[in-house]
Amino acid sequence: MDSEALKKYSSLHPKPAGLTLQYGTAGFRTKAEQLDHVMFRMGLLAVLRSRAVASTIGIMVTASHNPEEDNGVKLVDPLGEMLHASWEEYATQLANAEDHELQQTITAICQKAAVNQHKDASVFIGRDTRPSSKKLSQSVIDGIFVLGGQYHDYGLVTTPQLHYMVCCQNTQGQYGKATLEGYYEKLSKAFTELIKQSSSSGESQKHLKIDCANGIGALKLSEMEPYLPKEVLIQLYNDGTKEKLNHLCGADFVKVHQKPPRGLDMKPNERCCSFDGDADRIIYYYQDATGLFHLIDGDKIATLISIFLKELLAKGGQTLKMAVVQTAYANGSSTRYLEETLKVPVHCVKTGVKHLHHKAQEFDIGVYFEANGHGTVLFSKAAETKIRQLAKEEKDNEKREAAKVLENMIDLINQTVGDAVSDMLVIEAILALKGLTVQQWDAIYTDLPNRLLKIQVADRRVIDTTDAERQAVTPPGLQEKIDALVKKYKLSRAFVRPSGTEDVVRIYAEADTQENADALAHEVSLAVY
Ligand code: 16G
Ligand code: ZN
Repeated sequence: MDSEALKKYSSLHPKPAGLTLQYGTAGFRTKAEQLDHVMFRMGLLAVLRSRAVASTIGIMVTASHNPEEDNGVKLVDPLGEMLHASWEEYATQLANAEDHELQQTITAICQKAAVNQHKDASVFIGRDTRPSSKKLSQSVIDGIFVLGGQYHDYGLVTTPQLHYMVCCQNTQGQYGKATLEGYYEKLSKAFTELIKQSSSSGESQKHLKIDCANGIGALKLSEMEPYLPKEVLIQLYNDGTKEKLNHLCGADFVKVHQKPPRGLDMKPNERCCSFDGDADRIIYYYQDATGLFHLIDGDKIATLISIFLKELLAKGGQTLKMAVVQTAYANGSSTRYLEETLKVPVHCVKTGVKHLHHKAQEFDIGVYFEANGHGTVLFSKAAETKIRQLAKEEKDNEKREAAKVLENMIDLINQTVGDAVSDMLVIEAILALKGLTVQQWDAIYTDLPNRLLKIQVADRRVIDTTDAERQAVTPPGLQEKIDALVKKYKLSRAFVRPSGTEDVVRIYAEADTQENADALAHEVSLAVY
């Protein structure tokens, strides 16, 4: 390591005095003006990580659904997964080291993680459309450069596109080509194959309105459109040319407020969806003839996909083990439908994509979705091999056809991380193949009324949870109080957890009526104070 160069470059990206930040659930995230030194240092860290695992590492500059003024950064591990937990700690140390401690912090990380400083390093960079992102990604590049790493800057990409590129690169093209073209071609080819087999539905069924949250999704969908077959007619709204990113629109806004985004003119019974700011989440919705808004969230997406996959497995006579992974936020009706009606095992894990992803890897087919619309499907290597083989060699026509559909699903799904573009195509293909309208999809089960609240407390860390965040272990007595409150209502459930992204405590409650869910959430919030 050239310590003079490090000194020189780090002085261009000084750490504001007294600022400490933490690598949280989704990397670092805060006001953009506080992040320059973090970007530089994550460039450094990406080089170290790349050397440690002898693979290409990804680094994405985005703050997802946060306001436009914010920004953030996260690292992507070799197969497109989130950065390994053991390195989150190093990321935090490096971000918080004082300028004069930088070199010794790097040395310490290299020792602890057995990093050979002489190895090659390769980093892929991507960024979202925030005004601050370009300059911040330049700071990332400074960090990579000073430690002698190679990099490829993909510029403006969705978060899942960057995850995809990293995976392609490290699997020597087995997962696909590490280019945007490669991504569009792979997905659109699989989609076209799938859609071919749908009986042509009415004109109105072909239309989908997409709220792009004034973010990167609009740009990338326009790039992809020429690759897509005519069977899906997408109309883009909130494309970022007029309004601010995520402002009164996007998947997070729609899910939290349970109302349509601004800037999308919705007619009764039209199928609509919203992406979030970096296009790794998707939420569907529609308005019925009476003007009532219907939200179709991640739980309903997981259910639709599970129904479809289960039918295909049955048709193909396959015994692959499928499971659904959810978090405590999953609506109770979805869990009940999956377990009792569909007879698919459901597992509940802690909030945060990495936890769901990790659990889903345990099955032949692991479907995971957070209620907020982040999710995907993972196929084990063995399952994938078997499906591809059957699609080629199976003698029985019906079984072979089922395997072919599954094979195309594998290619259409971005298995590295939840991907709004890929998920949207998966959903559109399933709706077309099953001949389902958005109303029919919505009616598969009825959500239990629920309420999400957030409250500010002196120190949110006094709340510690267990059982996938469904039980509070501290402060003493809190869980007993919650249990007593829950007992007062029918079909009720409630839990509290400290947020991993904001300085708040979140409260979730569901019950038989909206009034009761609201009352329960309120009462639980009083118990937390
Ligand atoms: C992050 C997570 C998301 C989770 C959310 C919860 C990733 C990539 N993103 O955005 O999965 O739902 O945090 O936020 O893991 P909270 O801890 O503030 O409730
Ligand atoms: Zn996002």
